[in-house]
Amino acid sequence: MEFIKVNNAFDTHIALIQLSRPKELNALNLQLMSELRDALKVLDNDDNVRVILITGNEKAFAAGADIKQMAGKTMIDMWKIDQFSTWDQIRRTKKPLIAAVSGFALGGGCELAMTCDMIVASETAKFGQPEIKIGVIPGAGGTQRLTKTIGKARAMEMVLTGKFISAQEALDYGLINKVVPVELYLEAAVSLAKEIASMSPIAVQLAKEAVNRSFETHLDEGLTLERKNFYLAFASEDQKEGMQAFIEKRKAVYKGK
Ligand code: DAK
Repeated sequence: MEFIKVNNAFDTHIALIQLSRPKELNALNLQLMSELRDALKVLDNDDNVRVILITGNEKAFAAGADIKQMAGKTMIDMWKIDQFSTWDQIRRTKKPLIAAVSGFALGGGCELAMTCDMIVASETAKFGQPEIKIGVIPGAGGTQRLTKTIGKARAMEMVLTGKFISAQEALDYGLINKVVPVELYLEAAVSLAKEIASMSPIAVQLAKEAVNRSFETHLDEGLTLERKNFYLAFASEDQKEGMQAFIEKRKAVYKGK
């Protein structure tokens, strides 16, 4: 594993996955996502593990999918690779997933946190779906989970302007479970995990499945549409311009083409 680290130093029942591409603010490239998917599969099948934590570092949980890896792709490339189908496997994890978030949780990073069952955040956490600023739209639940969780008006504003919200706002909106000082966010997540790990692991998994079922009844259709639309954005010049402008550290000029 190159881009994630897995350990269970806190407790034999709790596994911690740390996203580890610090220089790139944990941008989620293909390899990182595959490693994450594979690690989750192993931990989900390990009878000793009851709760899985996913974290980044103090500066970033994850600043989104890797823009540099996507920038030159065509719509057909994106559709063929279907690189993000790993996300479907991640959300099928039976054991509870807790995201311990500090710093940026943006785009795919915010979506990864939302794919988890609960989110514990540091006061410095910032959540956002800024894809619109690079000429695309959220592609892994940002238009669906976010809207179901915080409501249409707030989700629409976040998705159409790309604005970030603070940990406190995320808490007020019901997006996250807890906000704690930065030096305590991992500890707070571990403590929540320990409480859950003290319950029947079977009941916990059944309960998780049931809660998610109520939440996701019509989600599949939404996610399918969202993914196709994400790939469709790669047919536009604006996607190329948005991503290239990011890489060149300049303001994007959009033409609506
Ligand atoms: N991709 C690639 N590199 C990134 C990155 C990203 N998302 N975010 C940051 N980096 C890199 C920067 O390019 C920079 O690299 P160097 O220039 O040093 O080589 C380094 O990380 C440090 O970043 P900054 O210099 O920009 O740091 P700042 O503190 O000034 O700014 C920032 C931090 C987070 C505000 C800024 O880096 C930023 O705006 N980042 C991009 C955020 C973003 O737009 N995220 C959304 C990406 S699109 C799907 C599943 C998922 C997705 C789509 C589909 N399906 C299932 C279909 C997800 C899409 C996305 O997430």
